[in-house]
Amino acid sequence: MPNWKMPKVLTSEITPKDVYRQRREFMRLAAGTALGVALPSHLIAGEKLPTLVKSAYELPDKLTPFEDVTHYNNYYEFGTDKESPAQQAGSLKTRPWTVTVEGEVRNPKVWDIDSLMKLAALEERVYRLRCVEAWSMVIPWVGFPLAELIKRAEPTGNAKFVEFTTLNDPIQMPGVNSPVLDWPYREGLRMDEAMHPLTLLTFGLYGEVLPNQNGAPVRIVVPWKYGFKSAKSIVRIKFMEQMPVSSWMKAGPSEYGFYSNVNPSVDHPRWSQAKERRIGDFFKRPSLPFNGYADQVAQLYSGMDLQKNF
Ligand SMILES: Nc1nc2c(c(=O)[nH]1)N[C@H]1C(S)=C(S)[C@@H](COP(=O)(O)O)O[C@H]1N2
Ligand SMILES: [Mo]
Repeated sequence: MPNWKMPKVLTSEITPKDVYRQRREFMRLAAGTALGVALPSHLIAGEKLPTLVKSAYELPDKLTPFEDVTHYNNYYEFGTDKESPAQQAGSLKTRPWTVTVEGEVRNPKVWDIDSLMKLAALEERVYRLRCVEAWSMVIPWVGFPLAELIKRAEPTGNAKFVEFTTLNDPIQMPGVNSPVLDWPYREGLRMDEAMHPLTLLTFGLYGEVLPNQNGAPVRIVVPWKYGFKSAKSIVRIKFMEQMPVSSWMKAGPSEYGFYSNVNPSVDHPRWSQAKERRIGDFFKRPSLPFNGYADQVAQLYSGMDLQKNF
């Protein structure tokens, strides 16, 4: 059962209005349950998400405190300082919101965010996120595998890659008025990476709806890649035959490749990738190949030269 609470009232206090409200509440829940997931119809940042499944994706690592997860961010649409997304992303309106699924698919569709969230059971999964700037965090995300959405889209045989596009609104997002990146923010995955069970379509963290600065209302989390592959506030998911060019590849092709797997043995042109600082720690720790997820994903790259395909 969902973990939010139905109002507790004494029968003697129930008015016709309450009965009406309760019936509506019941029908709303029933409608959700029919799809296998019960969700309130309207969710905004900070509201509790009914985490229906606590998944097997646990880690022995200590969780990064909520305060750090939500106040040390990269979200250039809201400025390039780590603190500025928390200060500025409040202006992002996350309803109404749609995600357009298009390109090489048999079932293109414009998803309303509230329907999309009900597509599959929400799971809590603890993943490491390792930024290319050599810091990392451990975050309990809430979402479901992106594969659930991809299956419903029915990609054609031509679909070799998936491109994710972030909202690009100069009124809500002061950062896009500066040319620091080629807007809108775009990222991409190869089909097998996108279909991998670790790749999470993410709606929340720490049991709550995603704070805007973390990419509300929906983002990707790809835990074996550098953080920038995890596009935030997605409005479009496009299936393509050609490899998409991400905003970071455009900004610095010699520094940011398409694959961007966490690889301690490949230096970034301006710094080593061998170590990372876990936010909150004083000492650095060695970075792990594929961010510690090698057992699950290394076979995706067998036969590829990961020095060239960085
Ligand atoms: N749209 C968009 N998505 C983005 C970014 C961005 O600037 N814009 N930054 C990326 C980078 S570099 C990182 S490390 C992660 C940070 O996610 P977090 O702030 O939730 O920890 O978001 C990624 N997704
Ligand atoms: Mo990053």
